[in-house]
Amino acid sequence: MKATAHAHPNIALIKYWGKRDQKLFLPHTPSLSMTLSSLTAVTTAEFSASLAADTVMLDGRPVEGAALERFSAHLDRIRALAGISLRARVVSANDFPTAAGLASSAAGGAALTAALCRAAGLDLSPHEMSALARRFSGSACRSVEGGFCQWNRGERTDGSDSFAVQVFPAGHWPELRMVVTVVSAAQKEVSSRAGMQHSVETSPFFEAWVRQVDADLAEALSALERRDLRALGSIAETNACRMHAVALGAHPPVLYMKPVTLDVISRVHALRAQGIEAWFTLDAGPNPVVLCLAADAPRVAAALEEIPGVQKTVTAGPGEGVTQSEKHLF
Ligand code: 2P0
Repeated sequence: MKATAHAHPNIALIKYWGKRDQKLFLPHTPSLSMTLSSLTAVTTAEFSASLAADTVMLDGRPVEGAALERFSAHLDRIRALAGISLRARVVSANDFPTAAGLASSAAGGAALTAALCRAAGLDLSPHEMSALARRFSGSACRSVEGGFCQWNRGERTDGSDSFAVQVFPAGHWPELRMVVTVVSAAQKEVSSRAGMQHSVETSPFFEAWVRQVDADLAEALSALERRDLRALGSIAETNACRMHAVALGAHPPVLYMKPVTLDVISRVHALRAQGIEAWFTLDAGPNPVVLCLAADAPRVAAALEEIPGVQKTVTAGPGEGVTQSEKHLF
């Protein structure tokens, strides 16, 4: 009853910001993302009669307290589905910084869910697995499949219709690149979870956000279908700024940007003025992600790495969803 799964982060082109159900992790709006081809979370999970309690190791450190309870709650969901009561050992490792706006919980949540399901002998469809991964972390539902995925808001109160579906496979646009620009690998002060809930509760702009997202999504899907980078980049940049405007409108405000974040954004604008199609998006953290084509990616990455305060860049194309591996971490 041991299994290992690999998953990659996804970066939203149309953001998820705000839950309508905090227990089931049901969003107020749909979202759209690209699953990356690099930056990998690996999770090995084993259910065993020899274990007295669930144990979780994340990047070499034991997970304890509230964080462990969150894992155990997810384990309970899988135990209930599989009809087992065995405790589990989970070991997970990321090859990129955790909780710094790089969607680590998405890759980790997808890898965790896939490894646990296999270890428990559950054979779920990708959509069922996506809905289950959503319960660990909303954005994890978008890393189950590769390419470009749309997380449907859903209408049902039980959440059974709120999962991500692949709208285009990775091969639809193999030349598209995201240049992940790391300006800080530190844990952020306000988690996405807390920031979005605070926005729902106190930002007067939240209602406008909910009214706007369907139109942003339609524009992004059309641009994606036509492989029109200018159109896609333009709506992705606008949608990210709208999300940050909602957070800045909260009371007290939630500010995820650092001065160097704005330096990167200015450089992206300067690159465009030079004729290079480069567009940014920004998650709930200080690290911008820049959309461009493969042919321009080395120039874009070099220009961003020149900026004081930029630690490194990682360039990724559209990647695959979760995969199983026989190479276990223990
Ligand atoms: C996104 N983010 O669409 C948005 C944009 C951050 C900014 O999904 O509470 O870690 O676990 O559902 O999934 C990050 O939120 O939050 C996120 P929970 P999650 O990528």
